[in-house]
Amino acid sequence: MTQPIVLLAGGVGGARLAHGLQAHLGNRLVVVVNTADDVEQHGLTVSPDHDTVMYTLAGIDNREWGWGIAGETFNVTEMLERYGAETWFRLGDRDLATHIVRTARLRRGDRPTEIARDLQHALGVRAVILPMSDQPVRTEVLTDDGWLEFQDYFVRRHQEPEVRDVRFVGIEDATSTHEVDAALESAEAIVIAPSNPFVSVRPILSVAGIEAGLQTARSRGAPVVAVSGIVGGVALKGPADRMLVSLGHEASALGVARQYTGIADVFVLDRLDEALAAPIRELGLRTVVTDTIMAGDAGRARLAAEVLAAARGG
Ligand code: FO1
Repeated sequence: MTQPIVLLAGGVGGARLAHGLQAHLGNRLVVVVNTADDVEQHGLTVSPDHDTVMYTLAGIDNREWGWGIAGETFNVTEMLERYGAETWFRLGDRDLATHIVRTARLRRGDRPTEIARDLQHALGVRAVILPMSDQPVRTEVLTDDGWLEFQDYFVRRHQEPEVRDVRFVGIEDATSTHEVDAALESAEAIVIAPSNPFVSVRPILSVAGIEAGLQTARSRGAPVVAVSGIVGGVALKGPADRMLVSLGHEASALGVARQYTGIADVFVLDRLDEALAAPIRELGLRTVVTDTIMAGDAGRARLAAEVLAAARGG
């Protein structure tokens, strides 16, 4: 079998790069997604990063919001409101079908990896999207109001509280799956998406077996290419810039690169941050300076092509 390219990804930034990579690689792309953003709503298990990547790769994503499905309606949410149920985490009518199928199968004892595979096949996704683990892990952030569940911080409180610490509940019992292990073992290269280093990429790397698999891949010559999600000191999406500062780092591509020393070999940063290439090289990373903003399908495919060239030493 041809060697896969493995992408470690969170939500929106990860989904866009995955979409560009899928255009070049088809089923040679394996996306390992963060599942520590998962949340239980109305008795259903929602897996936002997996679903964002899945809808994007299936071409049915809502590009305006960056999550959910295009043309979505919210009839169920309106009815839930009438019943007085909590609706701050808005589940669209079509999106709900995904959570209903997932939850029913979880209750029957099926593995999240197998459920995800069948959902992807049903939507015609060519790449393979693997949950980082079959065991539940949940991110919590420490704020001045104490520890908050991730979606409580992210959606309910609009990412407003300062994040002083991050923890991954359940991480001690989480292990990589044999599908993730096999992908890392045969990978031609591993790409770290322009996702939040603390709450999207770190949970994936914290699952027992994943960083070890990545280091084994590096030692046999498969490069790890990380892409900065910070351009000109600002996060492309989400609170990564503010989190870098509140967690004691610099809100810049250099601040992101420091998170990946000893993990990545190549760092891709935006032209706007060209002046940071030299200090990033001093960290021991090779640098590639390019336009990292992915405008439209063409922009996604272009950045993906540059990332692949960087992985192949170009
Ligand atoms: N993000 C929001 O800002 N508001 C929502 O109501 C919301 C609902 C939602 C439902 C399903 C889903 O898969 C994602 C959803 N998101 C929503 C996005 C989600 O919070 C983020 O994509 C991530 O968890 C951060 O990567």
